[in-house]
Amino acid sequence: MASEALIVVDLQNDFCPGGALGVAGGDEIVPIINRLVHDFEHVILTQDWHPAHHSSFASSHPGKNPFETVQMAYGPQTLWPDHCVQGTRGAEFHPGFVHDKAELIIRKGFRPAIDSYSAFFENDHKTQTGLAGYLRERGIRTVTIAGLATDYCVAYSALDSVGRGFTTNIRLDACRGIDLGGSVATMVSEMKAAGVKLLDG
Ligand code: VGL
Ligand code: ZN
Repeated sequence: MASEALIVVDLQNDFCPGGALGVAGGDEIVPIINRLVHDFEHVILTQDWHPAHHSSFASSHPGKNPFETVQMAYGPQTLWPDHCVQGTRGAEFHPGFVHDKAELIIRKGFRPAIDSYSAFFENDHKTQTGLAGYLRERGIRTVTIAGLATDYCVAYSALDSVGRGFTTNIRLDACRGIDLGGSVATMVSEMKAAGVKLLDG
């Protein structure tokens, strides 16, 4: 599997139950992901990594509440509770996640004025993270994606991955979703339509 990589998306305290943007069952995937990390030769992580007062935080928009949508220069943006602030415990990986062998950590969402769900592009769909080039230079053509949250960072990463020409699998058993207004079902069907291979174990 030298030409394959596992990408573990945002397995951080703030996305686990008790965290600032806790995803139901988010911690249940930790042992499943630990097994995947063991099985793959190449492992890449993403880490949501916002400066304080990030523009994706509802607290930066007077009168707005978390989970409302605003128009940004680059299009609609869902507002979130303050989460994954650089250097805080909430931004650290889940303590049970065994990730020492990870070869690369892509941090995202660090530009104050733009959010970044995908491991490949920021939410303007133009600014690249460098991951596509990294994978190409290393001869990696197939990726398997798992982590949090199914309907945001995992789905956007998977859609951009197929869009950039990588053979893309997602392990749904190793993902959990935020599920705003049916967003898990919507994004799962979008991924399927785009040619992402949905695996369940
Ligand atoms: C995520 C919302 C905001 C995610 C990150 O990891 O899916 N969702 N920031
Ligand atoms: Zn975020």
